[in-house]
Amino acid sequence: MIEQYGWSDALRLAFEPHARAGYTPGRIIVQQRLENLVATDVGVLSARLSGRLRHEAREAGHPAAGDWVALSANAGAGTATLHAVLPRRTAFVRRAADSVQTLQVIAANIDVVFVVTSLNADLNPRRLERFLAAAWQSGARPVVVLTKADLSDQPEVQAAEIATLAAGCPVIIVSVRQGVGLGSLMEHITPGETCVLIGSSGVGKSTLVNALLGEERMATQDIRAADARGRHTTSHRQLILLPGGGLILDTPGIREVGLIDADAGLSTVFEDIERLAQDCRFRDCGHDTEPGCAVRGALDSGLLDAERWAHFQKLSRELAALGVTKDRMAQEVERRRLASLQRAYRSTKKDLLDPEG
Ligand SMILES: Nc1nc2c(ncn2[C@@H]2O[C@H](COP(=O)(O)OP(=O)(O)O)[C@@H](O)[C@H]2O)c(=O)[nH]1
Ligand SMILES: [Mg+2]
Ligand SMILES: [Zn+2]
Repeated sequence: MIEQYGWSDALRLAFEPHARAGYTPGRIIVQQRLENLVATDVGVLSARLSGRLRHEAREAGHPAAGDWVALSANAGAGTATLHAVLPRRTAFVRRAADSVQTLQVIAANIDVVFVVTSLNADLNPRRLERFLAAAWQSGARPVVVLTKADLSDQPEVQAAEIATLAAGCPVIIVSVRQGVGLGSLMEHITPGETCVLIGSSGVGKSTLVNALLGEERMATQDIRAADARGRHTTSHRQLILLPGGGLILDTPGIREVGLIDADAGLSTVFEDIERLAQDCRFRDCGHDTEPGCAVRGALDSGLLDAERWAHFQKLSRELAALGVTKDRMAQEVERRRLASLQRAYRSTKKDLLDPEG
C-alpha cells in the first residue's frame, strides 16, 4: 500500500535503522495541529508525535504533509505514534503566518510544483515570478499552469510571454470549463511521484484537482466544505492519490508575503551540503579541483550523492539567474515591513491621543 504513496528502495535503505528499532514506515497525508493522518501498510492511521519528536519539532519544525515517518502503530485502534522523520529530499517552504522568522513546510518530498495562475485580468507576471522563485527553491521541478483559458482572448500569446519569464520550465494552458489541457498536465505527473499546487486563492487549484479526480473532492469557491447537498468535500491540505497513480497536494491560497526570501528555501533543503561546503579549505572554493575541498571528498567517499549535488548546483545557478527577482523580492519585503511598522506606530499614537478610538 505505501508503494502507491511513493515508497522506494532508496527510502527502504534510509529507513533501515528505524526498521531495526521495530518501527513501521508511513507517509503523512494530512497534517493538522492535533492530528496527522498517515498512510501505512495497515491503513490510514491517526497519529500523534512522540514526546521526543514534539520536543524536536519546537526547533526543527513540525513534520509536514509528504514526510516519511517512523511510527509505532496500534492498527486495531487506527492510531499511531510518530517517532522520527526521514530526511527530506525536497520541500516547499513558506513563512509561518505569525512570524517572519519561522519557516513552515507546506509539502515535503515533492517532485513537481505546479505554479498555478489564472489567465484572467488578475494575471500578474511579477507575482508569478516570485511564486516561481519559491518553487525553484523547493528542489522540485516547477511547471507553470495557466488556468481559465476560456476567460482569455489570446491564451497562447499570454503563455508565450510567460514562457520567457519562466526560464525554461514548461508552461501549460488549461481550462477546466472547456476541458482543455488536462492531458498535458497529466503528462507531468508520473506514477509514484508527488505534486503540489501553489498559487493565489481563486486561481482554480481545487477545481483542477477535482477535474483530475473526476469527482468533487476538494471544496472550491463554488462548492463549500459544508455543502447544502451534503457532498463530502474538504478544504484542508491533503495528499490525494490520483487515478493515474501520482499524488497531488492542493493548498489554500498562499499570499506573496508568505513566500520566503531568496536563499532560505534552498538552504532548508540542502542544509547538509551547505554545512559540508563550510569545511572546504578555501572560503571561495569552487568545489572543482581545489585542494582540501570537502564537497569533492564527500562525493568521492559516497557520503554525498552525485545526483543530489548536480541538482543543488543546477538550482544554485537558476537562483543566481533570478538575481534581479531576488533583489526586488528583498526590497518588497523591506517595504512591507516598514509600512506595517508605520501603521502600528500610527495606531498606537492614535490610541494614546484618543483612547476612546
Ligand atoms: N471560467 C473558468 N472558471 C474557473 C475555471 N476553473 C475554476 N474556475 C472558477 O474559479 C473559482 C475559484 O476556483 P477554485 O478551484 O476554488 O480556486 P482555488 O482557490 O485556487 O482552489 C471558482 O469559481 C471556479 O469555478 C475555468 O477553467 N474557467
Ligand atoms: Mg482551493
Ligand atoms: Zn569545496
